[in-house]
Amino acid sequence: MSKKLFVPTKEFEEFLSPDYKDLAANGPYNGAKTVDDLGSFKEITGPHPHCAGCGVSLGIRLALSSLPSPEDTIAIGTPGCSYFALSQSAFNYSCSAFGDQNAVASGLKRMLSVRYPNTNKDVVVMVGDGGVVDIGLDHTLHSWFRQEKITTVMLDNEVYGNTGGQESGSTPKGRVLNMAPTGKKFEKIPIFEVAKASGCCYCVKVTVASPKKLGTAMRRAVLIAREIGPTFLQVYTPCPTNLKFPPSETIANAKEAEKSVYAYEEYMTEETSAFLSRIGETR
Ligand SMILES: Cc1ncc(C[n+]2csc(CCOP(=O)(O)OP(=O)(O)O)c2C)c(N)n1
Ligand SMILES: [Mg+2]
Repeated sequence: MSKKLFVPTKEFEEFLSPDYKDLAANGPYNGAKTVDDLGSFKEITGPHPHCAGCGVSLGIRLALSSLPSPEDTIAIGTPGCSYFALSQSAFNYSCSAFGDQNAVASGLKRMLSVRYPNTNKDVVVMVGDGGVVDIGLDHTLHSWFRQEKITTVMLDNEVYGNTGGQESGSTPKGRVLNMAPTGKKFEKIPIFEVAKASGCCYCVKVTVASPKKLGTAMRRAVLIAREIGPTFLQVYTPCPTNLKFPPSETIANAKEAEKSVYAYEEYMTEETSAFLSRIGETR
């Protein structure tokens, strides 16, 4: 990503917060290629509005620091907690209306392919579980059916976090939430299986407690989407505020989930596997 994108114009400079100026001067993604580089550059403004211990903002930071070409990537989001991290990070980002993110991303990807035929322009959808499993499911599935060359990252906190705790299709059965006081009545929708059955050629289920696995999955998902077809990451990003555990226990919560429903899974088609071998993606 060119630093110039974030350098304030002279006329606006005096109105910007010191934190934004710091972001422009010391970000973004100075050659970062793995999650190990997080902390060596400024990638998000300090006073962002996420709750302490937010799994969503951690998931976004890990994912963005692992992109193969951040300077040539645009993220498409939708309303939800993820909006706050993405809109305050040093990154190309556009927010769709709730639910149409994969339609917006499809059009953008096609337009970028025509406009820049000789450069890889990567389009990554980053939205919550409500955005994918509930409100955006139709657009999401159809982008997979059409084999759009985009990556979809679902930040799964198993709740509508941003609006105070309603259940989503991705909430586990029985979970009691602020606005689901009698508990969810049916099972968590197996969106990972749905993605496989709907034409995604690479799908990974991972949590924020496994940064290296998340980083590898993100890099591969983008590289594969360039050449083969749609890719999907389901990332568990626990929400201490709505799930009512102490903010210091986010990683422990995610580690625990890895023992059952969030056990690491990597699925790929044969064509995808051959492609990864060809480009030496074996680490
Ligand atoms: C069309 C539309 N319907 C409803 C909303 C209100 N809304 C904003 S965020 C949100 C929930 C988002 O849940 P999720 O996608 O899981 O993201 P999270 O906040 O949990 O990260 C809702 C219902 C909206 N902005 N637009
Ligand atoms: Mg959510």
